[in-house]
Amino acid sequence: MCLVKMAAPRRKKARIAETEKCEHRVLFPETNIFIVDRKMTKARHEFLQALARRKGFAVCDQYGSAVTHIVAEDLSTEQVMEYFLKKGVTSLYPGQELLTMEWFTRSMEEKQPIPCTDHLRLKPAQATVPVSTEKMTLPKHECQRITRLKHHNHRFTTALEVLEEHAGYLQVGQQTDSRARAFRRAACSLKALPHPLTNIEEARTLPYVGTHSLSVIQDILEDGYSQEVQDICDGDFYGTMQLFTGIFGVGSATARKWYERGFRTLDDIRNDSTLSLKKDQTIGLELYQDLNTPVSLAEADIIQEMVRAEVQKLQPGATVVLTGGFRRGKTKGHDVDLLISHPTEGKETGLLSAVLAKLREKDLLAYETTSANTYDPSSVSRKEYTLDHFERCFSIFKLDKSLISSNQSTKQAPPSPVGAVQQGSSRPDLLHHKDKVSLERAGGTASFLDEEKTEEKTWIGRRVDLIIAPASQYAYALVGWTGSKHFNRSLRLYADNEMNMKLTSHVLYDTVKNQYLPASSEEDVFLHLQLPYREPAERNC
Ligand code: 8GT
Ligand code: MN
Repeated sequence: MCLVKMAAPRRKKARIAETEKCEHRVLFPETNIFIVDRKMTKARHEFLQALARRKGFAVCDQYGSAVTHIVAEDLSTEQVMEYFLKKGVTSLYPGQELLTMEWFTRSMEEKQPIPCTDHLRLKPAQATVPVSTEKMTLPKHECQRITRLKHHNHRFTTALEVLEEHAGYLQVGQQTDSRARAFRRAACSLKALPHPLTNIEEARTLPYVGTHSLSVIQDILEDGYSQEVQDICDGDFYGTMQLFTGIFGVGSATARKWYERGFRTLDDIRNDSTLSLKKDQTIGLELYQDLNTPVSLAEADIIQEMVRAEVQKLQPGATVVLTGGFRRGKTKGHDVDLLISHPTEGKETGLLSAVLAKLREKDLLAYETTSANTYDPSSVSRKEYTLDHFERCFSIFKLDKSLISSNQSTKQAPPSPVGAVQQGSSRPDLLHHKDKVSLERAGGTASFLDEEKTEEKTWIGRRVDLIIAPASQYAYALVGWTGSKHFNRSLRLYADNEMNMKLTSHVLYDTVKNQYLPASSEEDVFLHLQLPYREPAERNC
């Protein structure tokens, strides 16, 4: 039986996994699964194997005649045969099924092997990897697709994102919110397209590309740029809104109010005595340059380590994970999102205030605002289920400049999105809170940031969010805080519309069975939703 043919374990971790394998009873001796580990991380491969074993399936570590079901993720039959050929296998044993991850996922959900129908069998390359640019069918929901940071259509998506941002600035209610979202959804479809778009006819076949987006795409196809987008970027409103919403604590509504009152520069805001700024807005103005300089991955790592050291001293075994854009593979971000938890439920209680006290003691915090855990399990069935209720702290860290390596200039302004649109270049990691004009306006005679003071300051301000998740909600919190925002939105819509489930950053609730679905990993969350697992780097929509 293939279970005894497993290769000798080399590492301690593997030995533990091996022991676990032996403890699982095989409930379906006629089904021997082999999971192809191509296009799959080692961790995911191990996770899937362990999951199947836990559910009573026999899993073969090695390919051989005992295998009955070969499972591959996002591969064509040709790609699987190529994979076997590299292992010296020229043909498969008769009767062996070549199956998609959907067969696996559904079998795990149903806790038994489901029949191998044609729909669940792997398809030849032409059916799965379209070569024709005419007939591309993307799945309807963004969370069903693979969306990476780098894709083939930046020249269109950069422009559509300007329109999305602009529509967001004009937002006065639901209606404009849906305008912004329409541009986002069109951009998402283009990001998921596995080749550059070269003709408008194909754009028409993509999901959620509406008439307005189509006309922008057509302009870019014909002229290389969109005049409409260019005009927005050149206009006073867009630049000013970028400048003002770049102030920590200032949203579109406040920024627009200031714009309408005639304010155009940060000094206009600083020098107007009639404005009563909130605490976060005051520090946002004071540290404007710092907070509008992208956080690098190296800086995020340093901050994560600082927090981890304190957390683990206070509560050994506690975990601190870097989530948000950095977890999705971005090398720059506007903040650092740290998810704190402990494998034992309850041991996370009190941790946040204790950590903050330590950080305060070391004078590492320029600003902090905490909110308590307001999670109420019964709220999931109500409308506000999309809100997040974890105990958390929005803070500004004082990151010592000497800790940042010399090759990283912390004062350098990001490239202009206006330029990106004009040149049609691709800037997947571009921060959007400013353009050239805005940065010029941000300078001037800043009362808080005069030369002398800037030179004295030995630290740079960095936005850090600390979120505390209890063990039982951790998997959902990790999916939620990894993002992207739009991926989450899509997951929640999908859960609602296709699965009759309510998904939040806390739980998943089956509204038909009236029960919560516990998850101990992100993979569990995707399994419950009957979705192929997407690595964080594939959730960049
Ligand atoms: P960035 O690189 O600009 O920082 O981009 P990001 O890291 O993708 O976005 P973020 O604004 O820092 O938020 C990180 C993720 O946390 C997003 O996917 C967002 O949807 C998710 N998130 C939750 N709950 C909440 C919440 O209550 N507030 C905020 N701001 N984000 C939340 O799951
Ligand atoms: Mn972030």
